[in-house]
Amino acid sequence: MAGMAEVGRLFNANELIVAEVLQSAEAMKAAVSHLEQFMEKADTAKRGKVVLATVKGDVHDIGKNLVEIILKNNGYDVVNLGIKVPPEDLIKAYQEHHPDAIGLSGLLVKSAQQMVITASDLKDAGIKIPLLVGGAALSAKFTQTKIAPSYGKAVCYAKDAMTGLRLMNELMDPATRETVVQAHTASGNGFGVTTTVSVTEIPKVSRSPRVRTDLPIPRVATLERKARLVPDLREVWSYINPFMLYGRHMGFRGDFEKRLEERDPKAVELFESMEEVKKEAAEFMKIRAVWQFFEAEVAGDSLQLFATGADEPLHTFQFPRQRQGDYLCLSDYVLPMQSGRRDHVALFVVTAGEGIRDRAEKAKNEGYYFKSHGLQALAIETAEGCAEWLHRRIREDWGFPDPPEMTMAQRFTSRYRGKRYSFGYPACPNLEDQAELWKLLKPEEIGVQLTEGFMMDPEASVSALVFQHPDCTYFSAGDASENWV
Ligand code: B1M
Repeated sequence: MAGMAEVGRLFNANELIVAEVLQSAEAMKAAVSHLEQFMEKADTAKRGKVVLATVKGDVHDIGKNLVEIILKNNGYDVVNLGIKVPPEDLIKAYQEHHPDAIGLSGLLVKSAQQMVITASDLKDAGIKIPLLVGGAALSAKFTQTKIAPSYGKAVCYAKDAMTGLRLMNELMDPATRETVVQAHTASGNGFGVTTTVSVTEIPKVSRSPRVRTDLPIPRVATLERKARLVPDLREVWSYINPFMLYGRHMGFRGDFEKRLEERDPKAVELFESMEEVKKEAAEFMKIRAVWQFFEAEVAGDSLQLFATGADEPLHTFQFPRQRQGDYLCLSDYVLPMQSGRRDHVALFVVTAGEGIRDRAEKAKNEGYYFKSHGLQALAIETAEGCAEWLHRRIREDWGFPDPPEMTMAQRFTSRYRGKRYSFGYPACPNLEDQAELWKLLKPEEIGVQLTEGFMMDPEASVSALVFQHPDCTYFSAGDASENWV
């Protein structure tokens, strides 16, 4: 235990990265399972018990599983209920396992809002133990002003797994518990929070002056729907952004590629360990994609998509327009008809998540924590890499292939013509629009389902709309709070 406490201290001191913490946990697990037979019952006593779950409608797993690994290998009993867990199942688990705390996880803003509902249902069921909450789009402010008031008892925001561990340690320590509980229990019911809404006169702008209209409409190679397996894993892996895989997910700090070139031991070891994961994944990882170009017309802030030559639109997406500055709106990037010929927008869904959750779960239960997390991270970034790979093909089909000298780094910063936009991101924050994309593209055929929370299952999936306009740029149409809470 002292060993893992030291691991925690080194991690918080930025001397160890996530990948090394996982490898330490593996050593810890192997050691404990050997020593347990010689240890007194008292010595194997758990420090506490946590019921962990990803909230209703959300399929997000990788963050929650990292939390489970860290808590379990620091002496906690963890009951991991999995994904898409409705409040009633959490209440049942509470009654069955009598945990010391409940951990809620979620990826998107929608999940944060689901946490408010879940917390209030737990309260109504008479549950009073501390809640720990975490997730990419979640913040301490939203936890304090929204989730905590709806629960009425302590709700602690954990920005990462190690913070989750520190909070549990403090909650289970009689010397610090009361302070932590007081600090995380909301005073009011959150309803008293007054937000001042300033109503500013918004000039009626139907098109951003920043987006040209006098450009020729490029022709597309085909309007046929394509749905297929993307066979060459290694090729798609070359489209993975190393900062995301080795940095964001495996925790490497600094410029990974540069340090690898300099044969930095940490970078080399992480690279080789991930190559091991890749070698195994190459046996079973499947990448699938579905995409199609649609004829498109713009009508103010809305984008109409048509079947080839049809008069009536298949669907009309409504996009928010910036209320100041460039007054940008996604529909601006569609050129008006030219001598009866429409512009186009491409839609796609890609996934690399087939069978990943079960294999990661198996590796986790067998104590191969690096492989478990590494596999989930690889699948997630393979999905993102496949989005980059497919977007390049779409540019070629649109007749403007990338110049041969373009580098991957330039692609990762989208230095090419046109852009791709994913529902839920700032320019098109309305996640419900995924349902319309589903009707148009039918991604079920490549094994991707949409949850009641409009999330894609499997987790390692990405959807996007692709525009060809040279003036495309990434912008936020609403105020940033729409994408983070
Ligand atoms: Co995207 N994504 N994404 N994404 N993604 C976000 C979350 C987003 C904020 C980006 C943005 O807007 N700029 C945005 C959400 C905004 C919103 O809610 N409207 C967003 C969106 C919209 C989407 C899609 C919908 C886009 C699309 O395709 N249409 C799509 C949805 C996928 C789906 O439905 N299956 C999508 C997809 C993806 C990828 C698959 C490509 C990828 C992986 C997602 C994943 O992690 N499962 C991805 C990524 C990588 C991100 C960002 C860049 C990073 C998320 C991350 O770090 N994950 C994110 C933007 C950002 O945060 N900068 C973004 C790694 C994971 C280990 O971290 O989940 O935070 P995390 O877990 C941490 C902590 O939160 C904490 O500890 C964990 C480990 O340290 N924690 C707990 C979590 N749960 C806890 C429970 C506890 C304690 C601690 O209890 C004890």
